[in-house]
Amino acid sequence: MTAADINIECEPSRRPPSGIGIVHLGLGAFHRAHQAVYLQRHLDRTGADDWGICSANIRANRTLVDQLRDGDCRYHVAEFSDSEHVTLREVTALREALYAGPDGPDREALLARMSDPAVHIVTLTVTEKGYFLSPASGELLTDAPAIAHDIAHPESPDTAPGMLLEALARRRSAGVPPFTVLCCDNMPHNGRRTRRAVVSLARHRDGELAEWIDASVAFPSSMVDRIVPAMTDADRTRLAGLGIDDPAAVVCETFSQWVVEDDFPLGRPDWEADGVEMVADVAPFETMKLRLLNGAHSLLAYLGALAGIETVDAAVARPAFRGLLRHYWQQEAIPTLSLPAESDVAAYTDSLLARFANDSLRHRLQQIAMDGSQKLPQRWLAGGVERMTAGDEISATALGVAGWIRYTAGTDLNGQPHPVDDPMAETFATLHRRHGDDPAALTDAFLALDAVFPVAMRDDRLFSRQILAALARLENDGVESAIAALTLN
Ligand code: NAI
Ligand code: CS2
Repeated sequence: MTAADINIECEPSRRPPSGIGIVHLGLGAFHRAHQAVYLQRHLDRTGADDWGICSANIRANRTLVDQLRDGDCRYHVAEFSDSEHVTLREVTALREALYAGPDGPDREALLARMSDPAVHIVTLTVTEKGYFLSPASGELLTDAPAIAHDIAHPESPDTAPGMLLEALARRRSAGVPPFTVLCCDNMPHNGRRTRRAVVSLARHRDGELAEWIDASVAFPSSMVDRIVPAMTDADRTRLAGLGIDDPAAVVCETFSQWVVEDDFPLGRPDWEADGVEMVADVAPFETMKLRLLNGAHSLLAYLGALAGIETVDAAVARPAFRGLLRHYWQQEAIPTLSLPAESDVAAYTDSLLARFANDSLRHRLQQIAMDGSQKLPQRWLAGGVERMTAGDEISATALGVAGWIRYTAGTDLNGQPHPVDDPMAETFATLHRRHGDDPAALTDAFLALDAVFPVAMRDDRLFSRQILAALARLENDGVESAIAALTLN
């Protein structure tokens, strides 16, 4: 890569005073490469200082908070269009970084910041599991230890719903209007789900408070899209070679999209001028993205990992995997979408394959495979039930489920171990111990997980037979033969 291929969009000198109008929960890679970049665009365009961000972690990632504090909350984003072209951007939109975990010093500082009348918006990227909602039913998991803690100690919460609830309670007591809650996690109707988590938790505290929140607080939904892999040492070495020695830097693709329901009673940045699409209803955008992009990602994650493949680009370099994605899109996912007539879904899926093929991202399948119990309901299963109910077979989804079940055993098809990073990992391990030598019983036991699978899927004998047959093909013939058998049907 020559200097000519590197586009520097840093403005290290200009930094307006520290106006904080937004608090973010979940200071991770995606927040730094997505929401904060849009706020940086706003800052660069307007110089306005009232939409600076206080970003916080309430569990894990304390080191990152310290690193950002040491660097005046500045960091770099390296946007790779391919392995030869990168745009380096310095982000100064973060004004404060806090660690408010149970073992951290900043819980009260975070709650005070969230209660500040100048804060008008709270955004979140705490992962799908951070809301403590059943993936299948959407009910609050009140038996989760962290939620039980927040019910018992509402003034010193550990969870994202608990933080939102305590801050809203303080604002209500002080006569301060509530902030808008904008979820930026990969969930369908993510605003409604966040509302449900907070109001359900509030009902365990004070019924009137719960009603006030339900009536007074805006929880718009948003669809977010930018591929932001977890940073690796190889990434840091690569950035150092470009002159970026920044422990808080992130790497991502150039593509970025943010579609937001326009419901901000206390106001918002004029995001339209910064490339954000403000809409009345985000549902069509999010369903398409969750089922086409994320559904494909999860197929690659489990089946690619079983085949010993490490990254997304390496998987789509194989014709069998590209054929699987096209089969899944055309036969099973696209028919479930209600798209405007002018939509060019073929161009969209072509663009997904091009994005997945970006070998400069080195997007690890293991990262995508994480938290499958929280992801698969919206990525495969909701659409799958629709197709099943319509009498259509979903053999690609069945192959994906078989791949996921096999993946949760903790080894690939060559016996190489991998971590099973999922809130339900212990449950999966128990099912494999109990039924590992009986694939039919194992399949039924997984389908009986009502936190993950809809009842219609559990009871559908064709679907369970398809999963069983796919499991056998995976073990006996390998992944690419199992895919070939699928597309030959
Ligand atoms: P990350 O691992 O870098 O950051 C996740 C953050 O969530 C961490 O700061 C962690 O402290 C926090 N967290 C994890 N579990 C939590 C819990 N139970 N309660 C509270 N906080 C918790 O991951 P990254 O890449 O930032 O992704 C985060 C979320 O952003 C994803 O789960 C997804 O919903 C969304 N997203 C990610 C994209 C990506 O390509 N990385 C793209 C689109 C959406
Ligand atoms: C990925 C997503 O890790 C995963 O589950 O499928 O983070 C994906 O990179 C983003 O949704 C892309 O916008």
